[in-house]
Amino acid sequence: MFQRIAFVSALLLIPPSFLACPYLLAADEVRPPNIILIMADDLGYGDISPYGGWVKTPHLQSLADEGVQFMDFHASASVCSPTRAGLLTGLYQQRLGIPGVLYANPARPEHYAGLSAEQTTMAEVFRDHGYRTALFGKWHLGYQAKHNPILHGFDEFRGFVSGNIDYHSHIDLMGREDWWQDQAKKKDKGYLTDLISEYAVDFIKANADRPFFLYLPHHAPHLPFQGPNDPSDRTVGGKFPVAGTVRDRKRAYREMVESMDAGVGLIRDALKKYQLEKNTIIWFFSDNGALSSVGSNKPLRGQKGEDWEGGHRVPSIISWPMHVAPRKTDVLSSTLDVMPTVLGLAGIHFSGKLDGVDLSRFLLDGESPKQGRKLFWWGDQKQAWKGAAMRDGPYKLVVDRSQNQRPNIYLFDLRKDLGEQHDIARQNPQQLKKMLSDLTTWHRDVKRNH
Ligand SMILES: [Ca+2]
Repeated sequence: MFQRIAFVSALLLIPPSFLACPYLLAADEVRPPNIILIMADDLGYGDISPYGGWVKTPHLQSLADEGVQFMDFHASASVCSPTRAGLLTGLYQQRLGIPGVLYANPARPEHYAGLSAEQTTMAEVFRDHGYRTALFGKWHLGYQAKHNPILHGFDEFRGFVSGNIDYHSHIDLMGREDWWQDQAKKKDKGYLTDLISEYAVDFIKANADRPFFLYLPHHAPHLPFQGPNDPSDRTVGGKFPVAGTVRDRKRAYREMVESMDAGVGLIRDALKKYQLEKNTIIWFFSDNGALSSVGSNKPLRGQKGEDWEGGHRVPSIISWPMHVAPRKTDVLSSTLDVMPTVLGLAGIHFSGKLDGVDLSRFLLDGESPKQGRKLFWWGDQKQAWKGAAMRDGPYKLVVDRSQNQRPNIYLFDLRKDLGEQHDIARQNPQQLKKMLSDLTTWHRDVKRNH
C-alpha cells in the first residue's frame, strides 16, 4: 500500500503523508465493502446500553459510539418470519405470501409456506457480484427442502430452520433436532449464541481476502430463556415447557443478551485482526420488539406481536469506520431499507422491485431522505398478530384487532406522545381518513402482487 501511495504522491507532487490520510486511503480501496448483518430475535427498544436499556452491552455501545444509531427504525412486522422475508428481499412480506409466523407444527397450514425460489434475496445479488455469502443462525423462512437457505443465495448455512430451539440441545418446539449444515441435518455441540459468533469469526478468517456478505440472525433473546450455564430442557420427542424451566427468566434473558454482545466484540476483534474493520459494514438490529414480561421496550407501549411501537420499533445501529460519520438519527427507517441500503453502500445496482429505501447517500453524505415516507404493518388474520398500523410523518395509525371484535382505531402524534397514550383520532378526522384510505390502498396493492 505504501509503495502505491509513494507512487501516486510522486505523480501528483504532494506529500505522501497527505495521501495516507484514512479518507483518501478509503477512496483508494478498490475492493467492495464486506457486509455483516447481525439480527437479534425479540430484542426490545429498551434492552441494550445505547438505548438506555437495562442490560450492559459494551460492545454494542462501542458500535453505536462509532456508528449511526437509528432512533425511529422499525421491523416490518412484530413477529419473526415476516420481518425476515421483508429483510432479505426489500419487499413487504405480504407480497411474498408470508404475512405471519411459519409454525413448526406440521398440523398448521403455515408450516408448508416459505420463501419462494422465484424471489430475489440480497444474498443472491451479493453472490452474483462476487461475494462469498453465509448465514449462521435462525432461518425461519420455510421448513421444506425447497426453502433451504442454500437455495436462496447463501454459499454456507449453519443453524436452524424453525422459530425456536433449545440453546443447548438444538431441539425445536416439536421435539425434533433442528441443526443444519447446508442442506443436511448435522449435530453440533455448544451454546447457540456462541456457536453463531464462532462460525462468524471462522468465516471472516477464511474469507479475509475476498468480499463477503454475512447474515447472522441470532436466536437470542427469544424463548426458551436459557443462559450459557442453564440446563438443556428439550429432548427428542420429549415434553417440555415452551419457555424453558429456568425460574429467574430476567437473569437468563440478561445473560442471553450479554452473550450476543460478547459475540459482537469477537467479530469486531476478528475484523481488526485481519485488517478488515475499515472495509466492513456492520448493521445490528432486532426482528421485532421484546416480550415485556422479560425484556424491555421502554419507553414504548406494547410488545412483540402487537401494533404499538413496542411491537416493531427496534434498536438499529450501522457502523462503517472512516466512511459513515457517527451520529444519532430520527430518520424514519425500516428493515425493508437494509437491502437497498447495503447494496447502495457496496455500489451495486439492483433493478428489481423494492419497497425499501436506499439510505446510502444519507449515511455517507448526510443527504436528507425523500420527505413523505410512509410505513405499513398488517398482521395475519388467522394468527395472534392480526392488527394493522401505519406511519405518516409523526402520525401513527393503529387498527387494533386484538379483542376479536370490531377493531379499535387510534391515532397518535409520536412527536408529542411516543408512548401512544393520547388518542387524537377524534380531533383529526381528516388525517385519520387519509391514513385509513392509504392503508387500505396499500394492502390491496400488496395482496394483488402476491
Ligand atoms: Ca422475533
